[in-house]
Amino acid sequence: MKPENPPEEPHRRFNPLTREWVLVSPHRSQRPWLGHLEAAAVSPALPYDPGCYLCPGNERAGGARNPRYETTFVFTNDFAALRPDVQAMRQDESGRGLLLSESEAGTCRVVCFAPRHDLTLARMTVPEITGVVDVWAQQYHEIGSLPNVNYVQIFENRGEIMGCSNPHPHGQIWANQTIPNEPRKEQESQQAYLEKNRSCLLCDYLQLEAKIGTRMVLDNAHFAALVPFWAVWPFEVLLLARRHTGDIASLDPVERSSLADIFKQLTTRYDNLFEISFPYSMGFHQSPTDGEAHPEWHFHAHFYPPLLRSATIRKFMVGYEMLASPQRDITPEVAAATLRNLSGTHYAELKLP
Ligand code: H2U
Ligand code: ZN
Repeated sequence: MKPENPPEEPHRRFNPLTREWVLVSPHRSQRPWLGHLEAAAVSPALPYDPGCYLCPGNERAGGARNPRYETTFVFTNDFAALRPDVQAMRQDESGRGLLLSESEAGTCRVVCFAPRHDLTLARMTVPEITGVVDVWAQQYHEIGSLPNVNYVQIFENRGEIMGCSNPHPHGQIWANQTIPNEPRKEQESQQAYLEKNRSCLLCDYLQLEAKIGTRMVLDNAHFAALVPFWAVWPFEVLLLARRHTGDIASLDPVERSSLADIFKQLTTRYDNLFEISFPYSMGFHQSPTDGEAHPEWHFHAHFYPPLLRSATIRKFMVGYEMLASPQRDITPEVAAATLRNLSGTHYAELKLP
């Protein structure tokens, strides 16, 4: 293996999980910005909001009322994109795949992480976050066992800039009959890598990154967080289980608490980056629940934050990115060093009198 020396010249990098390329142009990061500025995120001040459809005891759209929950709370999305009871259908009027459609069964749930409206994962305790991990594991198992559910996508959209409609700490679960595009690409790549090398793609990748060190952000006994070599978003992070395991339900109690710990550490550093409640889309990628053995799958999470240079300047995926290929300016190595060097204590706690 040659010593790594990331080039400053424009270059492209390969993502072995999706088998797609990203263009890296480090010299562009200083270009002036005269475009749109986002409003900086402000954290909700109050622990209870009478107008919030996720706070305990409140009414939701459609008339259901939340219980006075004290830890976590899961309900079926009142505006679910997927339903369990769709009629089976597959058609192609053209006969050659030009007008192909088929039915898709599934379900959508909302997971409230905490009763307090003003919290975020970064501001919750590790035991509280462990409670959320337990709910994710239980839901993965329960929803994955439903007939017609073969893939369970657990995710969190944080912040208005990500299209999140409510600051109350919560995530969602959408579960499908088919394997959606992103996990399907990853599944095919992991399968091909396993067949070719007789080892796991992400086990091998983590070993390599731990040795090199420049893209590591933080780690603990069971998990590691790094900015992947092929990151698209400026401060994108890949969170990897150290042990080769396929899904969240297979984590033992110590590993679940370790996952909660690294979540807290990472989201704290994210908040400290621009001293705001940091927006992102986060989700787990894990084994399908189709009843097959999936030795190729390595449990992991992706964090895709949209912010680029400040709390108000975001990265847009437009133009070349939409029409050709994703592109980034600051290198993954610079982003990793920036995140690594941030304090592990939340800025709001440091500012307390
Ligand atoms: P966001 O965090 O991405 O805004 O999602 C919140 C979800 O909550 C959204 O999918 C659902 C919306 O359909 N919701 C309900 O299920 N009931 C409500 O009363 C309002 C919103
Ligand atoms: Zn609320």
